[in-house]
Amino acid sequence: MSIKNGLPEQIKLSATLAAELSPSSPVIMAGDPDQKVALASRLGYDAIELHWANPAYLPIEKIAAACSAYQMGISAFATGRAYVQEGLSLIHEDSDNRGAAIKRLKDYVDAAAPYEATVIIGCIRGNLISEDHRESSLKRLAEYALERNVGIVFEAINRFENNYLNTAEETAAFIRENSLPNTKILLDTFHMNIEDADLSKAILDCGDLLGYIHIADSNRHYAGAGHIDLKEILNALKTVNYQGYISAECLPLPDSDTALAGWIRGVKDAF
Ligand code: LER
Ligand code: MN
Repeated sequence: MSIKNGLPEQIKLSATLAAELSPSSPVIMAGDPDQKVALASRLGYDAIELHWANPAYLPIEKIAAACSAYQMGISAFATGRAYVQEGLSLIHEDSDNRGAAIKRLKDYVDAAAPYEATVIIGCIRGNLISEDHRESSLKRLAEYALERNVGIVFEAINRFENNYLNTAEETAAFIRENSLPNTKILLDTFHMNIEDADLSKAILDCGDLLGYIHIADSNRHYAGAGHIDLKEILNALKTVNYQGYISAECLPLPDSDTALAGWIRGVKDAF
């Protein structure tokens, strides 16, 4: 394994960016994209993950110009704000709402395509009312993304946010059983700490299905600010030869700059 700046070369670190910050929302930076991308680059991040409820309102040209000026990539488009802010859900009872959720996800795929970025499907999958209501349009969406060469990552999310596909095991089985094309699993250490009995085993069992990682500590603060055993997690990632992004999806606390610097220090110290 080749090591660069203290990390295996095939692992890239991503910061998170949104239009505005909230102390209860796990995004670390907001504000002028040029300044924020420059700051993240200076601290050693490789890319930015974008959290906008609607890609139509995303200042993508500005962000892309800043990324190109500072040799940064766009790692992923997160889609959860379309659920949290607008209530769009892939399994909503109202077919107009479901249609709007699919349309929005296609818009994210179209937005991601020029940047070789991944689209994250997390809480927009919605909440189940009954087991037989679990069928969703994910397969068609994954095929749409495949045609545009965009990867999808499907996230295991804790029970307090979504009422199904909470553990890594259930989520990996769902992706495999439905043969979702071009779709991998996203593991988020905050959710894993609630749902997965053995974090290392969960990572090893996912193996090459693993497509993206969110790291926050047990309290969803930056890496190292809680009690998760990060060394154990990073060792498991090395064992499965994980190649991809690890992203700073954590609360901007005690403030954005401290969290941004603390997260990358915490992750590098644990490698
Ligand atoms: C999305 O990546 C996620 O982890 C959700 O908990 C955001 O609320
Ligand atoms: Mn997450």
